[in-house]
Amino acid sequence: MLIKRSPNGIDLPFPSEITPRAVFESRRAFIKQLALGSIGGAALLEMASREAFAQSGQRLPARANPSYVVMDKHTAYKDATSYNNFYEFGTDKDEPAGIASVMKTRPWTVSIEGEVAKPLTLDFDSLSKLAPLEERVYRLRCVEGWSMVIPWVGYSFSNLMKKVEPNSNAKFVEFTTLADPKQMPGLNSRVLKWPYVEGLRIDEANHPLTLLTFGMYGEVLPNQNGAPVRMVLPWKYGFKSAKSIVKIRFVREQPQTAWNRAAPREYGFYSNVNPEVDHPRWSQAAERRIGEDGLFAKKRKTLMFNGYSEVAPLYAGMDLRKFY
Ligand SMILES: Nc1nc2c(c(=O)[nH]1)N[C@H]1C(S)=C(S)[C@@H](COP(=O)(O)O)O[C@H]1N2
Ligand SMILES: [Mo]
Repeated sequence: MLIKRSPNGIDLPFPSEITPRAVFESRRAFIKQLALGSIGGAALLEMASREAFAQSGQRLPARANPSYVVMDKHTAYKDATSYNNFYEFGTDKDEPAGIASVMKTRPWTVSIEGEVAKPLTLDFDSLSKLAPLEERVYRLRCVEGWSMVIPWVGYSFSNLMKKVEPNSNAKFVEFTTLADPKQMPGLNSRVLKWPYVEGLRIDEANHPLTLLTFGMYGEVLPNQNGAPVRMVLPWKYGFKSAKSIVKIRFVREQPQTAWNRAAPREYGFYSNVNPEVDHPRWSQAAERRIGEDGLFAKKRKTLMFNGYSEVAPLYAGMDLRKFY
């Protein structure tokens, strides 16, 4: 197994088909702890059944919003929930579906703070009821070259912005996600600096497409897809869509994001889907649709902004090769 090292000593991420040794070992340690009972057989069982499993499959009603529906066939629920990137639970695609099932998602609070007139701390129920929930079918394109089509449930992030009233210093929004070593064996890996942080420019955050997301396929989010609340930014590479958010901060300066810190030449702050700008190690011109396009099938062309051309005005006059 070959792991390249970047100059700052952080493992160079992607393609994540490889399992970095540290992750592999931390997973073994975690499983051993489980077996030895130091995480606690009864406690774990209770945690699993009462806190985590109680949420899975719970219906989350929403009104379909036909303005935001792509016509592509929906990715099968099974594929969307078993092929995941969620490095806090390991770098293999099939790991989050198993290991994330014990993540405790209730109670859950999200604090919204920084350059706002009205900071808020909300639990899941109040946050998910802040605006009417909509179902929107979005394409999501991973930077690794695969894509999915998922019916998400959420509301435009702009609704939340209206409630907290960002002031004139607020130029960016920073999203911080859960980093709990007791629940997340992937945190033992140095593949990223934890917690996972993402960011948007304030006008990107305010764009109607930007979805604060609580569910998919008519149900609350499965843990491996970012329960209980995540972002979905369909015109950006998937890693911009942070999962399991605990803090939203309105800030003056462009946030330091996890992927940008780990490999700045490979993952820019903007990371808009752009078939004309290659990743330094592979082309971004085409993609494979999970569950549909077999490994050897002809790939489909990746579209500028993943087909969401309505966001183009956000970047008018910007050199998108420079601001990748
Ligand atoms: N906290 C956190 N959020 C994350 C990630 C992660 O590793 N940790 N992976 C990202 C990447 S690379 C992708 S492609 C999407 C995948 O979302 P999905 O599993 O729901 O398809 O989640 C993004 N959000
Ligand atoms: Mo991704």
